[in-house]
Amino acid sequence: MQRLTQFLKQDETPADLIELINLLMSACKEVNSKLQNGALEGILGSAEHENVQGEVQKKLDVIANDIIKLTLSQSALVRGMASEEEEHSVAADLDGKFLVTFDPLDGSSNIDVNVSVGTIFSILPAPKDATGCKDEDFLQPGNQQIAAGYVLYGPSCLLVLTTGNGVDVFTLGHNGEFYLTREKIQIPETTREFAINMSNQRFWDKPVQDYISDLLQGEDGPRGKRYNMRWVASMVAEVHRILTRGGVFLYPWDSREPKKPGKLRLMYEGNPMSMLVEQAGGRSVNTQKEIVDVEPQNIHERVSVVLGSKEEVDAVMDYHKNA
Ligand code: AHM
Ligand code: MG
Repeated sequence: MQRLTQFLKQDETPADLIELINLLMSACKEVNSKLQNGALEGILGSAEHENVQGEVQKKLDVIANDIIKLTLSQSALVRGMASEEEEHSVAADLDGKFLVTFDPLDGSSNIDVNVSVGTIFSILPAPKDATGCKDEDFLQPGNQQIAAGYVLYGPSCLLVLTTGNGVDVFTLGHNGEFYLTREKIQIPETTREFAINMSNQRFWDKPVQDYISDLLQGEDGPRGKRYNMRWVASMVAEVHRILTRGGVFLYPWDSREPKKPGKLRLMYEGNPMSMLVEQAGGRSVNTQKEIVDVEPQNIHERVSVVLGSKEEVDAVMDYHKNA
């Protein structure tokens, strides 16, 4: 079996990017080990303060953020970082050529119930003519990403990675090495599975209401087939299922917070997941256009997300066009 570094070299990934990915993985292995020890290390439960998003942080949100921040800040390759748990970007090496955005622990409402969570990351070029590290340096559309991926802390610890040449999956072995276990994965174009938080139904806009109501009618409805539903409430787990067997995931705008485009964040959730999905032959949109084409205005900007099997995402777009 091929090790991560060996595979990336053979895939012609530049040496500095390999070094950065390995560094990021050293931090994620530390997060994985904390998660595995769980209650034995006293790391479950709430940190009892809020992040910049107004969400109550879990202890592990803070711990994972600190581990990744400390690890990356020691690298001469990293100009700066933007994290879900930090109000502003954090400077690292002023000559660094990469910017990294990350959600240190996505799906953190699942930590205490021992369900899969993950770290999502995106690697962007640091602007060549900029001095220092400012929030504005990160405001690049997702189509500028050099690499993106997530580490899924589940029954196995997996790295799912793209450097713009397809999507590959690596499994963490007991010896602390990631090994290639699935290569150039492709999302099936059609599906009978959808994922949405149904409890928000009454807050959705009409095209989403109509689309889901048509799916629920199964073989007797306009879509002519019976659909199955899943909702893990960890985006990493939902995207991983879709990369494995297809499906469609929606976290659309809703009227609970009408001024926000959605719940999920563009820079460290929407964009990296969209790059992975597109690299695996799927589609990812905000119901108006491809998410990777959205010009960000703010590092913590929200985005409406519809991603997965191409035929199904196309259908959601049609419901919006015809509305
Ligand atoms: P988080 O980054 O604070 O964990 O929030 C993101 C998570 C996603 O992983 C998941 O898709 C969604 O929030 C679940 O939302 P809900 O609690 O509405 O089901
Ligand atoms: Mg998160």
